[in-house]
Amino acid sequence: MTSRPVYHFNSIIARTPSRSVVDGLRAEDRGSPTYEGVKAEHDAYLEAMRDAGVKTTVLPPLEAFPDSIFVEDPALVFTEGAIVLRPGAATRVRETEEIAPTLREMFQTVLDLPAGYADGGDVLTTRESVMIGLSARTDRAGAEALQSCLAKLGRKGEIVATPEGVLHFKTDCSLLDDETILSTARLARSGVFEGFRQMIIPDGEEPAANALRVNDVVMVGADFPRTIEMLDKAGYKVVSLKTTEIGRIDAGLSCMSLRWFSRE
Ligand code: CIR
Repeated sequence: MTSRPVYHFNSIIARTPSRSVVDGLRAEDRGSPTYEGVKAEHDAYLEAMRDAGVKTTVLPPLEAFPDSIFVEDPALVFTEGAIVLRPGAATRVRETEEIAPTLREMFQTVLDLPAGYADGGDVLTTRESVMIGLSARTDRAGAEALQSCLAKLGRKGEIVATPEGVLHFKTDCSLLDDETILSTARLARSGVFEGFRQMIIPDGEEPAANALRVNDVVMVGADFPRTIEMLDKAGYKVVSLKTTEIGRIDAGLSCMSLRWFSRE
């Protein structure tokens, strides 16, 4: 394993939202997002990525797939190669066919998940392992198949639980640096982050847990002032980004990109 920090990225893939994003999946209806609102949040996200020193590849919108802006779910990427996953929501399964050609152009090694279901939102890459959270979208067959793909890329997959009722494992946590995890209290309680320094999300700001460390900065949802203050006081360089509209369809900051360090 290299000594490069896990959060050191120089490349991302993103996808422009389609107008159909207003019909994105949601567990609870808190009102639909507006297309213009999602587009503005996405534009600001891409700008923050460029400011963080990342080269962005932005794919065209896909009207047939309302949730296709969330490119994190149909694939996983690493310096060593990419894995095309099998999303656990019926309306998202065929997003893989849309993203696979780009992955095959950009990566020498592209593996296909051979069985089960797994969403990228359930995967947290740390220095020690690639954590795979079982959820309503990622089943055991998918998680085990993913472990075998990861082994082919020289990585260790560790299967863990996602709290009941939480969409994805990473809905409730993110990596702040190689030693530190930002987590909701409900996920931290399960003990999965033993051995890490843990920072716990203030009560009532749970969606802030889906933050995103990219190079020198931590991107955090702008609607979560207490989390921002906590990270700021701890010395992190926080970039706050509006996530109100994508939040209506259960999304956060990690969902909108596939991130990796390219040696090319
Ligand atoms: C979905 O339910 O699939 C989308 N509305 C939200 C996906 C969020 N993705 C992520 O957390 N990786």
